[in-house]
Amino acid sequence: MRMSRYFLPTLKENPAEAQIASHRLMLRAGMVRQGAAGIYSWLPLGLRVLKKIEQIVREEQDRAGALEVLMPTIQSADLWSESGRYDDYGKEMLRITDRHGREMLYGPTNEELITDIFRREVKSYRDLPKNLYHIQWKFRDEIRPRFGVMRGREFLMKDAYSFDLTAEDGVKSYNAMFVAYLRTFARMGLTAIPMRADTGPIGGDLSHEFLIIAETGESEVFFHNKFNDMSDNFKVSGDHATIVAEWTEPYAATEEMHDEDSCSVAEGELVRGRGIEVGHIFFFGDKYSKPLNAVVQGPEGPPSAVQMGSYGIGVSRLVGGIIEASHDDNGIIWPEAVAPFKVGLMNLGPKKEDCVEFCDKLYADLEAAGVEVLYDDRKDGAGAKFANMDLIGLPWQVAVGPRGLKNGVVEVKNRATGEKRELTPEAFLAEMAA
Ligand code: 5CA
Repeated sequence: MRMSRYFLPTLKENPAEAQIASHRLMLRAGMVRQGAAGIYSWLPLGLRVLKKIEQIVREEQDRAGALEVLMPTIQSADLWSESGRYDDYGKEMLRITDRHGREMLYGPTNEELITDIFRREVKSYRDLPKNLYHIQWKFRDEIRPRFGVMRGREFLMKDAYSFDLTAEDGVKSYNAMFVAYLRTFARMGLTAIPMRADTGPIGGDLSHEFLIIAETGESEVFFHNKFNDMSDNFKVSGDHATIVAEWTEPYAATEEMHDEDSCSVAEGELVRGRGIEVGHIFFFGDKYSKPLNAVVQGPEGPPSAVQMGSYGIGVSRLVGGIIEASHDDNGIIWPEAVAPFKVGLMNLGPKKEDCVEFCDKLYADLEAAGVEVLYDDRKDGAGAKFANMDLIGLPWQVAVGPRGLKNGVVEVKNRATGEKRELTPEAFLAEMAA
């Protein structure tokens, strides 16, 4: 992509409304713009990151055997009355009346709707287990939307729902999602610590939140310092129950669950910090299947209500979360797996014909090799180009100037380490295409 044709409205100054780094940087890097409180438009650069995160989430859900569907954003209130949550949900639910006076709502989550789909089609234990997920916008009329996409009112969530015959099988489905979450976050370059959690309006008694540690996190967290090296010896293969046992053995709790008196971790080993909740999983048995009458015929005996769990990932929140975990004073530092482009190519001699020719060729070669590259072909000065590239945080920067051109080399910078090297364009191309 040529910057001269792109839509990248970067800002030099820090926007006054942004209190935390990720919000500031997302606005400054031209990734999002606010439409109304807690409601954002995603501009091209931001959307590329959102899509990359979404795709990693999708691949790990698929790998775990979940099946993708797409449910609507608008739901009928009837199902919520059936489950009993229509009144319970309170002001967080955005309620809408259609032209016929029917009560509708913008979905804050999808337990009811998915249970309705399931109960109409599945009647026998032979069709179990099933896990259905979608990646769809949600709306919660948060009392205090803040920190940009971290606590929005409209936000993108992956939510999966598992259906099993017995509670024992239900826990197996829960464990499979637990492991899928560890893999998902690790692929994004994040260490997310699973913590026993409160179940809130979703319900049930088995639940874990996945939190990434960041000073700006909204939750206070307490965890054993074993987690500091566990992420290095990250184990995600083998038996799910064993992996879950290993990851849940060391103490880890959010503020709501932490209890000074019952916490047996020695003072020197307990880490107090702040965390960002990027995922939350629940096993709630028949909480929805019973009132909604989602029953299946078992191998023997009468039909029984299916055992369910639900599994959420904050896809849009992750964009902010990753920036909180990975930035410096100059801007964002994207982990390669979620970077909007892998390479930022800068022409430092945009008024010199040979330099333009050279850069155009390198750009074409990179594209032909399948490397995602953003090419700053504009007439701006070198200082502005470097500052801009640091701000938007692409993993590899390559600068081509008249001096390098004379020696047949380009200057390559690794955004994360700051390391600079001079390479021939061929060597650079081979390295990027590898
Ligand atoms: N139905 C369940 C699981 S599918 C559910 O809704 N769980 S949740 O309420 O915990 O939300 C799942 C994830 O969505 C959270 O872990 C968080 O990462 C994200 N999320 C929740 N509220 C917001 C919000 N206001 N803005 C951005 N992300 C949010």
